[in-house]
Amino acid sequence: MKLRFVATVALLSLAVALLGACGSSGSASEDESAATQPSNQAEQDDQPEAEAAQSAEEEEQPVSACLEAPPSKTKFTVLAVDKYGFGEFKPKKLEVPAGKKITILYKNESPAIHDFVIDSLECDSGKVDKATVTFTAPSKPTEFRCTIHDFMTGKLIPVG
Ligand SMILES: [Cu+2]
Repeated sequence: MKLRFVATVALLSLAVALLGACGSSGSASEDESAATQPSNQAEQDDQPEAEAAQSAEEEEQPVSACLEAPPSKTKFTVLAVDKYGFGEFKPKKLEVPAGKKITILYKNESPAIHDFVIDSLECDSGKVDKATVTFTAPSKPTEFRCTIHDFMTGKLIPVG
């Protein structure tokens, strides 16, 4: 009797051990779907190489940059200043781009009253301390002056 009881316990123990081993081995087949996705990489690799060729068609550069005329200046400032008690324009000569619309900011920085007038262009700042005048630059040298002081003159020099 006693021997049989021992054998039964041993069999039960073996059965529990086998069941335990079986229960811990259930996760071996869960990763199958990851390997079956189709691969599209090969279809996207044959793009044309046309982009590199487009940047070659840029604007032509002059053979020598020093031959190129600089961009025309169209905005100027002319001051009326005091020099030894007499008014004068500063600068007295302006190089202006012939035929182009230009703007001159006239400012009186002297204690006396002045104006900025170009008779041949009918341009007159008025007797103010600050004015902006706009006109088409002449194609021949043209005088500007102050109507109050005969000695206050300057010249527009056309260029281009
Ligand atoms: Cu003046």
